Amino acid sequence: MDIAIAADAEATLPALTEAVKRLLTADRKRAFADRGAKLAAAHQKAVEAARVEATYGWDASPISTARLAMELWGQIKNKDWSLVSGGGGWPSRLWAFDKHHQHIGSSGGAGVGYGAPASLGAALANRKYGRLSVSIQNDGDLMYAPGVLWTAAHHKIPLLSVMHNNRAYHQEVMHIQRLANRHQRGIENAGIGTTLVDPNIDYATVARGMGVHAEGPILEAKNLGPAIGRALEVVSKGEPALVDVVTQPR
Ligand SMILES: Cc1ncc(C[n+]2csc(CCOP(=O)(O)OP(=O)(O)O)c2C)c(N)n1
Ligand SMILES: [Mg+2]
Repeated sequence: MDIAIAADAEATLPALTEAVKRLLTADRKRAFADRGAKLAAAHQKAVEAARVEATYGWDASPISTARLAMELWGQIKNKDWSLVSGGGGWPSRLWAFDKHHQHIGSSGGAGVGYGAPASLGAALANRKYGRLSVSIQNDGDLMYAPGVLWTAAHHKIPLLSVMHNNRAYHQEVMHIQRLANRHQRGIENAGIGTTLVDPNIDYATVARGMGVHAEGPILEAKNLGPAIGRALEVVSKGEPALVDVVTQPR
């Protein structure tokens, strides 16, 4: 393609558009359409597989992460929502994202307590649009800077935090298990320094102590939807709320 690039990008645009049109022969158009159809079919297949997988352990206790994601989705999908935490896992597989402000994006770092403060910052940014901010809040992540709960209450920042509380820095548990396996030394010590049990942390009490409406720990899946509903009532009045959900590890 031979195009004179003008200093002004706008001025280059017509020539560029013409050049692209010349390249888009009928053959190429057909190839693109075929590729698009293949991708659409693969996507549809992936969504169907995710739906089936999400049903596994649907009623389990601790609660499955798929159930958590879908209970939350069921109650926000018809609102102007924004996911202000990581969306990896079930939300990216089963929620319908079609607007840029529906996800905060990823941090570029993990395991350093980014989640809670980042979600609050995003919720503050969303507040002026009257937009509903929701986060799936990891338990270990909230241990780094729990004071964000007080900040949320103090500044009346509407944010619904639903906890993915697997009572562990679980990424670390898996990492240590993997390395212990590699060295064939058994995985029974992998929970040392990596699990958050004995005592279990009662995040609802922590949150209430910071002035945030909170419920939990929730262990039975059937209690999750109603708790999310009550928390959403609070958030709709302009305040933060937290639902502590005890979950499967992943
Ligand atoms: C500075 C630093 N220390 C430690 C880690 C290792 N690390 C990765 S994820 C994680 C904890 C994650 O725990 P949680 O937020 O509860 O999420 P989970 O893995 O349990 O879902 C840690 C400590 C890191 N990435 N950076
Ligand atoms: Mg955890």
